[in-house]
Amino acid sequence: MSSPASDYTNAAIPHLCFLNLITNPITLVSTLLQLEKNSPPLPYPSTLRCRRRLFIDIKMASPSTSNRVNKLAGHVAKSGQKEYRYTLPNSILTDAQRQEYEDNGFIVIKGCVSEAKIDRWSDRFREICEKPAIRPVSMTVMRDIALAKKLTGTDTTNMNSEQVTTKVQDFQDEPVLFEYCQDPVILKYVEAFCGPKIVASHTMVINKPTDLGMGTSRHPLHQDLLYFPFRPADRICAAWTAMEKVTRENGCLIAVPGSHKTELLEHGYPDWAAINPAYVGIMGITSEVKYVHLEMDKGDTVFFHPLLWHGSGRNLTPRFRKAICCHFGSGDCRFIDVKGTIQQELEDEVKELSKIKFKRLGVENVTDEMLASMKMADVWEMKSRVVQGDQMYLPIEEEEDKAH
Ligand SMILES: O=C(O)CCC(=O)C(=O)O
Repeated sequence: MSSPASDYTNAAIPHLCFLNLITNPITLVSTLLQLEKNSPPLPYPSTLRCRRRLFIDIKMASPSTSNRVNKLAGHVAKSGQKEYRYTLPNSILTDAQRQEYEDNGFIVIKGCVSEAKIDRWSDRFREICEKPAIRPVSMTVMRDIALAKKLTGTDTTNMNSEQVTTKVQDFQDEPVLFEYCQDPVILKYVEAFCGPKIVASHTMVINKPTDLGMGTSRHPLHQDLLYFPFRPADRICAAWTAMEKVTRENGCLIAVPGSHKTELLEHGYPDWAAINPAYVGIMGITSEVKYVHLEMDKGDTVFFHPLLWHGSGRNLTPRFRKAICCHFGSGDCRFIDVKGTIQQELEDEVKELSKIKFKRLGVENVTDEMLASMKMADVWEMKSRVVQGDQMYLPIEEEEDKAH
């Protein structure tokens, strides 16, 4: 298979080769809801049950589960009203904005966060880089030492500096940065995609470095759902806020409008000459795709669906490019077991990383057996925090439960 589109600084040739609209679980949910609205209950022979797990999940579910699924599947309109799948009615989005998100899978809100708040979080980011002692143990700080040495021309680079740090991840236990995930305006928008019960699951400050000419500052087109062991996808959304002006020149986000309607696709490393470890992209894109550049001012925020194909281009400026980001999910989402799915490989990697993290945190007695039974959902449960309402994602549904 070939790799994702090669460079994001130039305009793309309009051609989507891989709009594979094979039915995904959410489409199944919607289809079933349509069927339930329009026809009497259907018989589901046991052979079909085996093959279409999600199908029977709903059919065999208790009335309370069915209600939940109805809510999660989106706003089912009364007759004569417009139907929406990806957005929910709340007071913040106009009909035109709802339609924009429905069609494109993202929406940019100008001036969503004040400059004063951004400056406060930028200052905190710098402090976190400079003072390891103030970092919560759960936080991950990613550095690029080779880059720092090249930029400063010295071997004695200060490891605790903003000039070395490319990402601060998992700031759920850091009160100042976490204000972003609790911000009332951000949450009001998130409510339009996730509903009133909101969980903050994945937090990052991205300090995109200058490209040294090899293209490693690029982030290939990918779908964030790859990382998430909870569903449904339509009730998950990202908020990504520019902490300074972001342009094509410093590697703004790129997105493929409408690509949120695809299923979760296979990811891998691109066949670029130089790659950035851990930055995987969608495989099987055989030619350039039609993407747009999301140039934004400081405080502008893009909200996007977890299946949206997105990434970012090279940073061709001598300065870092900063953004703060959180992925949110509905408290009505449910954890899933990714074993046997396209996400299993990632689960195995997460387990390996967890071994290192447990060691670093001084957690003793973690046996190989315990690690083997660990699921991706366990890691995400630890990282996730309820930020509105009072409900964490529901646990993985056990096979026995499904049979009744
Ligand atoms: O900020 C960027 O450059 C891209 C971030 C992104 O897409 C991600 O971390 O998933």
